[in-house]
Amino acid sequence: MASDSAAPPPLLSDDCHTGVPSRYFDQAVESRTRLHSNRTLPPSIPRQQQVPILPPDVTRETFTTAISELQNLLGNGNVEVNDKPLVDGWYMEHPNTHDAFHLVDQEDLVSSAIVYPGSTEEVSIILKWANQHLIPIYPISMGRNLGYGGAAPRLRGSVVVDLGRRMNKVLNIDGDAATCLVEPGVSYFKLYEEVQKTGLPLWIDTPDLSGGSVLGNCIDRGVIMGADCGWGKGYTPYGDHWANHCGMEVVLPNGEVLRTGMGALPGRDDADNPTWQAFQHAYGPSVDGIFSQSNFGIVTKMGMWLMPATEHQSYCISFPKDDDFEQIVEIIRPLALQRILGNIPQLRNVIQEIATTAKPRSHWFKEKGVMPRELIREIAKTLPCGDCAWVFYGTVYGPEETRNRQLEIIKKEFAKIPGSVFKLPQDLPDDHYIHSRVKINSGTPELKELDWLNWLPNAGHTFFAPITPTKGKDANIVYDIVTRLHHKWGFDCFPTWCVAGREMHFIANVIYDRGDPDAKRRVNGMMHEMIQTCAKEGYGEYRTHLLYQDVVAKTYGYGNQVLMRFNEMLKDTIDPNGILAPGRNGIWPKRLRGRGFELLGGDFEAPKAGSD
Ligand code: EUG
Repeated sequence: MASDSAAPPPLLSDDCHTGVPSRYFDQAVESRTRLHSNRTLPPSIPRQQQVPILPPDVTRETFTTAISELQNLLGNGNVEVNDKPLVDGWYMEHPNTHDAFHLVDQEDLVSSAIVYPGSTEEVSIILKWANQHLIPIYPISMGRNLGYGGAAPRLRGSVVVDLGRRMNKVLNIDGDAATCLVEPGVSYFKLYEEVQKTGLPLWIDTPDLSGGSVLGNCIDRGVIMGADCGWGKGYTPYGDHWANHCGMEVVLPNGEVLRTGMGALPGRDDADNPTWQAFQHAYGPSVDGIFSQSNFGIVTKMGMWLMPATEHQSYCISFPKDDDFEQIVEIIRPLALQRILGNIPQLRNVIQEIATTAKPRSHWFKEKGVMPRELIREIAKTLPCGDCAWVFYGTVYGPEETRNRQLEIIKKEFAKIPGSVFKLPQDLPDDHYIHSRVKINSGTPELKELDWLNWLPNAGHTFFAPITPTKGKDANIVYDIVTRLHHKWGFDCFPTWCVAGREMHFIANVIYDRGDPDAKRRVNGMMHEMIQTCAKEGYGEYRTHLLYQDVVAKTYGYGNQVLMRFNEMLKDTIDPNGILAPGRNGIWPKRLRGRGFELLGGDFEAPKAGSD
């Protein structure tokens, strides 16, 4: 799938589920050209280790026999052995063989093979096959969980189940109820195009990038299963994707197919239940949650609510001083709780204004160390934002009178901060980042957020993503830890706060050069230190890269790790052979627990090899 050719990026209309819609083609070409102009690494390097990498406890002989059996079951073309050179590609032409944004050796987080089921029944067949041969499998929807592990399995040598290649239909759009039902391979781009085709006045809700799986993002909250995403949440009033999902179809590790919510009650003549996508809570325990960020089942269908289209007005407000931060957060909280801030707004550090110009860091600064605050100030003076410290991007929704009243209140509140400047999109040049915010905040796909990947050559990124209360003091504690540790480990710090209401997702976007082993080592050291230091203060991550899932899980250790022990109890009951995504989100099956596969940090350990 990953390509490094000069051939044009694939189009959605060419029956490529990972492709771009033709209306985004030029943007995709420009983005790729810019990214590749910063590259010094070759497209791929020969593999060093014996291929394919095997999962633990599986001999080469058993593996070979099992794979040919799987080929017989699903067809030769639907099973690929991962034995070719690894190509990182780029966002729109990403690999399903490994983590494109590798933080350890490129060959460390890799699968042994990839299988492409064409239906829920074939997913059941794969699960039964895996149980029979004790081969770990790892489902992905599309594999675009970039920054969090991409398409890579947590346990190296697992067989990746790439659901999206053949299961990528929008199964239903109900214009009256404003709902849809999607398969794992439906990207935000595709859902958008399908909604446009209906001509209905409905919005989708996309994350900052729109190539990710709608289903995968939702179950990663922004998982499992089929873990992937654009990034994070969305940004319209329906931005909390998990809160706006309704009904799932899940294949359990034993191959049985379960439907959640109203979907458990068959409709007339065995049709889908008519309220499957209308009511979330149905009857009995609410089990949807155990299939998100877990490894208890493979989600093959998911219902999502669509938002009735509405009028909207985006704006941004800049604030002059670094120290305005606490007060900004204190002003945000009541506005968010009263829902006067109509969406999930972002508060971004001024350095992001520089990064989203798409110019490389070297354009401004040739030295190695962290970009000095004084230089950031000098650059900002030359940009539309001017000399400022923070920029808040929001959108209000509804008829003009409502929007104007909301904007009045918002302006009046933030004006309490001396020197703050309120701007509308028309006050800013055409190439300014705000125009991409306008689109994202009104349910229109985008690729603009890729621009900060030009910061460094061969740039990869991961996210440090702790949750804080929407309170100035708490937010400041986390911000101080994160900026201090970025300085210590030698990385520019890119802080963004996504405000949900009572809490904020703090996203520190860690950008590093994949061609620099020392930089990768330092990212790992910094990530571990940030996780531990924040946890001591009571702040935890909402999601993390595969490499840090064990340590983050451990920080949620109240009551002598009772939450993990409970998850393990579920895991051992639901998946007694431990074949489904072992280790995902720190949940290991009995068969593999305590055998050294956990990555517990300290001195950074690379993932352990399978047997041979
Ligand atoms: C972003 C947001 C996320 C995330 C990763 C990235 C935004 C980047 C809210 O969650 O997990 C601009």
